[in-house]
Amino acid sequence: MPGPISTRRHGDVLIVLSNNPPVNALSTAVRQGLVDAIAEAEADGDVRAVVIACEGQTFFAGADISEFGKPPQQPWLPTVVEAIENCSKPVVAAIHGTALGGGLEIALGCHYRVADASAKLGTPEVKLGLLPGAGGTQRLPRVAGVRKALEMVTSGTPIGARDGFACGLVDRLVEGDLIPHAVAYAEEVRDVRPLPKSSERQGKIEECDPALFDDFRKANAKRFRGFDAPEANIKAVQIACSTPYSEGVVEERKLFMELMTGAQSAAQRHLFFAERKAGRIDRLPENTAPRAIARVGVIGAGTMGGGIAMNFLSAGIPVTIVEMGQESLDRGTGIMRRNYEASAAKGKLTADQVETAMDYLQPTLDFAALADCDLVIEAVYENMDVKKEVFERVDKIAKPGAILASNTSYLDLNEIAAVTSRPADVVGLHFFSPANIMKLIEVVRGDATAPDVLLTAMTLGKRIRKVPVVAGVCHGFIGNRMLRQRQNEATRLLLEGASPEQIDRVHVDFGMPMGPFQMQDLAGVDIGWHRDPSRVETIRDQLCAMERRGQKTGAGFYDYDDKRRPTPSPLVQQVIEDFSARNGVQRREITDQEIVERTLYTMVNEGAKILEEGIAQRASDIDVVWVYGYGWPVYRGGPMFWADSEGLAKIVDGLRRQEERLKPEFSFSNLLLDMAAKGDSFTR
Ligand code: T1G
Repeated sequence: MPGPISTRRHGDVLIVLSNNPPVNALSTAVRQGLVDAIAEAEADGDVRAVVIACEGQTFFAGADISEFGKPPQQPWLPTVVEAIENCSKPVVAAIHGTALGGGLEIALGCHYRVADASAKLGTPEVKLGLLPGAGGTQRLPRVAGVRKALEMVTSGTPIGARDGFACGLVDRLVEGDLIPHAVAYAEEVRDVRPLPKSSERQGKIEECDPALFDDFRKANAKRFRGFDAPEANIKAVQIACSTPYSEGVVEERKLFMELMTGAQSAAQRHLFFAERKAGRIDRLPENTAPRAIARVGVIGAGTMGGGIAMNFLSAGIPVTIVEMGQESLDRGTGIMRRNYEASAAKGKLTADQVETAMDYLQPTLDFAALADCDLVIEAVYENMDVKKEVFERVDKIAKPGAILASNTSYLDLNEIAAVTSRPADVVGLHFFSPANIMKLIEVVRGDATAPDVLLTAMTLGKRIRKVPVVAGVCHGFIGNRMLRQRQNEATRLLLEGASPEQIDRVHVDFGMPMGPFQMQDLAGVDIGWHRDPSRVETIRDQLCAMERRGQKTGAGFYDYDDKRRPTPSPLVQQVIEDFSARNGVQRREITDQEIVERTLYTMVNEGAKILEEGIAQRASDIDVVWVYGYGWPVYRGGPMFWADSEGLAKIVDGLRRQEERLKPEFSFSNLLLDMAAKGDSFTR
C-alpha cells in the first residue's frame, strides 16, 4: 500500500502531496513521508525547489489527535518541521482549506506560504487544552507579529487567508488552481538565498512592547478564567520575544508536556471526539436517507420561535413563521431583525446578509401557509393541551411526508405524536434559549419516530451549525432531567441553612457560568409558576408573589442595580429563614463539599439512570448536552467525564453520606453502583 505522501517532479520543482483523508491529520505515516520527501529533494541535484500540498478537503488539519495519549512515534512533529526549515532548497506550502495546529506549524517550517482565498490558518490547540508544540509559539510571532500570534493561540479561532496575507503569514494569495500557482512561486524563489527561515526572523519580535503581555492577560482574564492553556500559550509567546529560538522551543516543549499530561487537556480532547460521536445514530438501519428540507414552518414568533427561525434563515433555508395575531407576529419579526442588526453592528454580518436572511422569512397569520413546508416546528406555550391542539391542527394542513417537530423542553413527545395521523413523522427538536445562539439541540425520538425522520433532524441540526444529540422520551429528556435534580437539591439546601450566594459561588468556582439561583433570576423565577400569588407553598412562590421574578423585575433571589449587577438580598434571606421555620427545619452550617455532593453528584447519578434507561445513546452524549446546553466547563469534560475523574467510588461514597438528606426522592442508579464496584468508568 503506498503511504499517504507521494512526490512528483514538475520541472525542477519537487511536488510533495499528502493524501490522508479526511483532514490530512499528521499521522506517523504522514510525518515519516514528509521527512523522506525532504531527503529526496536534498539528494536530487535537479530539484531546485519544493512544494508541499494536500489532496482532499484541506491542508494538514493538525497533529493526529487520535494518537494522543499513546506512546509518541518518531519522527516527532518538531523534527519534521525542523527538517523542512533546514532544507537547503526553498520549500513552499500550498494551503487550501484549513492549515490548523501542527498543519500551520508545517507551513511555518516552510520558507514561503501560498494560499487560495478560501484558506483558513489557525492554532486551535488551546481548544484541546494545549499549545502549538512543534515550534508554533516561537515561529508564529516572528512571522505574523506578536499581537496576532497572541490572539490566534489563545482564541483558537482561525484567520482567513487575506488576514494572513495582511499580517505576513501568507506570502501570496492565489485564485484558481493552487498547485500550479505554488509551483510558479517556487520557481520564482528557487535561487533566493539566504532562505527566509521563520525561526530566524527577529524583526517583529524586537519591536514588541513587553507591556503587551500583561495588558493582554488583563483584557482577557474573564474569558480565560479556570483554563490552564491560554496562560501557557501567552507564556510561550512571551518567551519567544525574550529568548533565542533554540532555547524557546525547549521551554515550549516543557509547557506543552505540562498541558498534555494535565486533566484539562484530557477533558477537552474527550469533548472533541464526543461532539462528533454525538452526531451519530446507533443501529440506524442500512440505507436510511434524510428527507429533503427545502422550507421550514415555525409556529409561534415568540422568543423561542423567533430564535429557532433565525437558525434556518442564517443557513439560507426559507421559513414560514405563523402567529395568532398581527401584533405578536410583528413583534417577533422585529426582534429577529434587531438580533441580526446587532450582529451586523459587531461586524459578524454584513447589511446584505441581514437583508438576505430576512428575505427568506415569510411571516403570516394563515396556518394554511404551512402546507408547503417540509418540516414544521411548534414553539408555542409549554402546555400539553396547547401543544396537542396545535399538532391536531397542523397535522391536517401539512403535506404528506412533512415532519412535525415540537420544541417542548420536557413534555411527553409520544403523547403529542398520538394526536396526529403521522406519529412516525413526529420528532422533538429541543432548542436551548437563546435558540439562535446556543449550540445544543436535543433531538427527541418518540417511540414511533421513523429512522429517516430522526436522521433528517440530526442532519438538519448540523446543517444549521448546531450540535444535535439524540434523546429518548422522559420528563426533561437529558439536560433538564439532570438540571431538575440540581435545582431541587439547591432549593432544599436553602431551607437547611445555605444561602443563594454560597450555593452559586460553589458552582461558579467549579467553572459553571452561573449558579442555580443566578440562573433562575436570568431565565425568570416565574417559569413554571402557577401564577396564583395567593398560593404560596415554596420560596419560589413567595418571591413571585412579591413580584421578585428575576432580573427582568430588578429583583429575584438577588437585588439588581440598573446595570443588572446582583447583590444578596436580606429580604430574600428572611423569606428563606421564615420558610425553614414554617417547615420545622433546623438551619445548620452547610459545607461547600455537601453542596457539591448534593447538587453535582446527584446529577451524575441521574445521568447514569438516563444511560441505563437508554434515554442517552452514550455517556459522552450527556457530556455534550451539559457543555453545549448549560455551559459546563469544557476543561472538566462534562458531568460523566468529570465523574470518572473524581472516581465513581468517590461519587457513590459522597451520595451515601448524603442519602438520608436526599430522601425521599433519591435512589441510586444501579449502573452507577455496579460500575463503581467494578472500578469501571463511563468515558475512558
Ligand atoms: N486528528 C484526528 N482526527 C481528526 C482531526 C485531527 N486533528 N481533525 C478532524 N479529525 C476527524 C474527526 O474526528 C472526524 O472523524 C473527521 O476527521 C472529520 O472531522 C503539535 C498538538 C479540520 C475544521 O484541533 O477543527 O496539532 O467523526 O467532522 O466539520 O501543535 O475537523 O469522521 O470519524 O470535524 O469538516 C490541532 C481539529 C490538533 C483541528 C474539519 N488541530 N479538527 O471540520 O470535519 S493538535 C485541530 C477540526 C496539534 C500541534 C498540536 C475539524 C476541521 P469522524 P469533522 P469538518
